[in-house]
Amino acid sequence: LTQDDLKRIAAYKAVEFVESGMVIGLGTGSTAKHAVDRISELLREGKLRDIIGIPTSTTTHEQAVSLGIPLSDLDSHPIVDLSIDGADEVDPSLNLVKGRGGSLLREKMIEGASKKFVVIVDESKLVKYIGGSRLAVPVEVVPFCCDFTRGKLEELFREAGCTAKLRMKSGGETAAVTDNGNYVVDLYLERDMGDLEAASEAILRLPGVVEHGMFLGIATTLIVAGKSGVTVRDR
Ligand code: DER
Repeated sequence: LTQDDLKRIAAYKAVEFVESGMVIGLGTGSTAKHAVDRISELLREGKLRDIIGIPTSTTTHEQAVSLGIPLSDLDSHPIVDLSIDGADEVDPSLNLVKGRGGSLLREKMIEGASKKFVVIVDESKLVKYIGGSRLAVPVEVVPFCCDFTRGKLEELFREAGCTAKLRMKSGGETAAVTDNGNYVVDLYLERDMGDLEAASEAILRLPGVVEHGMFLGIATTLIVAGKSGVTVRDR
């Protein structure tokens, strides 16, 4: 089984929670992509009807349009029945890091408005603590004086051995830009930040910060696909 097989297994398992008539938050990334594909397959087969998708990124919006999934937005549907999305890290308390694909703001808005948020991962995403994968915790920041904000973020987590870097376009000399026209500062941590709620508040207090990629207490269900099979666990 390849890692992509595991992602697809987790995604298909999550789509079993989808019922006809639901408003569904459609996640972003290589795992969520399988869930969107599966929903469109069940719609085509007539096994699902009257689904309305709320895409968490322009990439997912384009995928869903090409698959003929009816779409809407949070303005029309402020309460979402079910969201399905991947994660970059999952800790034992179901706290997540998301946003390595840059979609964290719309994901957090939609998944935060969902009655149920099912996270789908392959087992490589499980960590002992947030930041533990040595990959980044993303923070969406306004472009104005983004290096000032970057410096403030780095200062905040000096104790945790933080290095903050402005995310650049792949191979480019210019900063990556999110769907919302903002930049992303990636926090690379060497140690556990400890109290995540306090860390979250400290980040959000910085005036140049829009949102961060730690999803604390938002996921309701975790589906993990591993070599020994797939598990489903409620919070
Ligand atoms: O960027 C994101 O938030 C993605 O959902 C990410 O968290 C998971 O992406 P992956 O399924 O491609 O690993």
